[in-house]
Amino acid sequence: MSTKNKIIGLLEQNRSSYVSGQELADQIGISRAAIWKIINQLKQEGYEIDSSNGKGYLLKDSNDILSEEAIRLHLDSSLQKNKIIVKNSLESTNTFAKILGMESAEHGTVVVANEQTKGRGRFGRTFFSEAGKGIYLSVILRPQIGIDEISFSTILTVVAVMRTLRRFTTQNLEVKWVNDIFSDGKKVCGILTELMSDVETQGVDFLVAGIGINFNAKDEDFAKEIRNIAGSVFCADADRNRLIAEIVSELLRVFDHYDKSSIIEEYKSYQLALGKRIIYTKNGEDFEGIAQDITQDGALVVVNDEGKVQELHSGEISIKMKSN
Ligand code: BT5
Repeated sequence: MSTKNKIIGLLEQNRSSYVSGQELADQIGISRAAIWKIINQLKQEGYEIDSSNGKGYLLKDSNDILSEEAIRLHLDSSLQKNKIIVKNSLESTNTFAKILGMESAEHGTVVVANEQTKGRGRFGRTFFSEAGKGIYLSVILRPQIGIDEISFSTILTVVAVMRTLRRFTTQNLEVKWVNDIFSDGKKVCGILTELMSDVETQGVDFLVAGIGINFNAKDEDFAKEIRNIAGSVFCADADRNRLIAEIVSELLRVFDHYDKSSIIEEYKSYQLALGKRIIYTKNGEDFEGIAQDITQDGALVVVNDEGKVQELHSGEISIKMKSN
């Protein structure tokens, strides 16, 4: 670990309280002058550090810079050896993670970016990822599942994110089948799970669980294209680093050990559309009906206006709430 990262780690551990220059110097094994120089560099990079003669250095509570050290601080103790990659800007954390996965990155490797310049949604759509206004996170997973279970891994990811967000915000959060989280009618989070399969064994080589959450973002922070449809998660007691760590910890716990039917029950309990009239598209044709249930495979059961029961599977539909 570089000296700079060690300083960030110590400041994060003591967030909101002063650490003396001498203490930092002793712990790291360099001079106080060298500490002072690096603190100045960090300030130039945007770190909100208060320096006080006699008291030392304090990382302000308002500081919201992503760092491996701060994420690690809140990560489950069993995950301390996991690789965490934090970048200021990436085209897409999922694309980056896929490359790492192909280079044999381990289960539980984490990729995070402060912004994405080509954030991806499903079906080639864009996920707008403004710098500093969201959590753009991908986790490489190597679960023992078959290719047919890919849609279930999206559900596991949604459940892990919902559980975590609900611990940190009192906002009303609901899931719009299959991969979106909404708050008060606006989308606050999208999830994109991608799979690399092993052609020979017909099994899953690895998965990338991609999570995009608008975080502490105001309407004017959003690109014009999504201003009317995007909302944000607001957390008073957690910053992005903490939420990332908590989501990753929950995600890996869920993937390592779950009971399928109770996950489906939980997923169902979060649904926005169940019992409501929806418009949906199947094979390019629009239908209306009542969303009725979620099957054990995660399919949405809809009864259309002719009374016909249809099962919608992920990847082949788009779904809209009717405005009245
Ligand atoms: C998704 O797709 O919502 C999946 C988004 C996954 C994003 C994460 S971020 C980390 C990782 N790296 C990536 O490159 N991607 C993942 P979909 O259900 O197809 O929704 C896309 C649609 O959501 C767009 O067509 C817009 O209408 C809307 N949208 C785009 N950006 C948004 C945002 N920031 N907030 C709310 N809605 C947005």
